[in-house]
Amino acid sequence: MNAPAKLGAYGLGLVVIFSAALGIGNTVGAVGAVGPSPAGDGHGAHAPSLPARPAAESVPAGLQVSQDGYTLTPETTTLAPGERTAFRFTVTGPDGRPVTSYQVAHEKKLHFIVVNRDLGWFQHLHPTEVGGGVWSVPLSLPQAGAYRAFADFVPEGHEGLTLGTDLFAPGDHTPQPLPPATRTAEADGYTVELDGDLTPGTSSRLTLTVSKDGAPVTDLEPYLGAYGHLVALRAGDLAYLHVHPDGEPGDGVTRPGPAITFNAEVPSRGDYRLFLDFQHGGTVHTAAFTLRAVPSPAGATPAGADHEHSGH
Ligand SMILES: [Cu+2]
Repeated sequence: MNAPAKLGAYGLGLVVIFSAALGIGNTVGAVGAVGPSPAGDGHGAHAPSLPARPAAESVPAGLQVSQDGYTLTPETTTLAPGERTAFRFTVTGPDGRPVTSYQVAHEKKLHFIVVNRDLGWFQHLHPTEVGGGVWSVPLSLPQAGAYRAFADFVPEGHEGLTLGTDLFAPGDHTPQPLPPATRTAEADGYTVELDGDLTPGTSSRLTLTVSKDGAPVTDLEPYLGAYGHLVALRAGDLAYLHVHPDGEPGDGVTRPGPAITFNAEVPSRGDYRLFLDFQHGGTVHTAAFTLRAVPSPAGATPAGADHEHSGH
């Protein structure tokens, strides 16, 4: 397996999704060159006479339950709080039938993210296929409230999609404010420092540095083909940004910590909640941050210009 090629293909999918979804083209040189061709993926068959939508009107990922003919269909959207349930769902395709062919991305055919709507709780799960296009995953919503579930997948013959649906746990619920912006997060005894800024409309370099008991962690373990996975959700509507590290284990350049570098691009100013998954000691840990995206001052140096390793 050619790791750079694999990464490139994978990164391509994400960048394309991201650019298409957020309407931000031309940010990375490769995007324009490798984007889907106008007739390449079946869009033309559905809407041959429609001109391409202006990018500015595109919708960020995760806000829709149905997109491009693909629909996320949960068996139920109400789960008793604190009770572990076999949560089942399908993704139906343009032909109305459950999708059974997926491309593997980050070692899985489908990534399933669940958060509560006030962004204080997060889970990254991997459902299993139980036949006929049905996915099942043990799920427990910890307390009463409103939740958002995202299915992040690449159907065969299509670019990647992230569909979202609301889930509900009945009962009394006191909404919590967004946790305040912070550059340091604790997770299971680990400390993660966040460096870098989110600048709307441009690729922003974020570096997350993991330490434990004051010592840098230099033996992070690969998790789903990377040393870290970062999910960013926009406060207010939970627009979904699945960003990925710059480099991957085994590429000869990327070190197993303490720093994990990501390229992220956000569509607008405002607050984002970032969830970092990393693996160490055989266990996956999650560190969460709130970060505010602010436009950069005119004439500022592009972020990351002086870094040693550039994936693009
Ligand atoms: Cu996943």
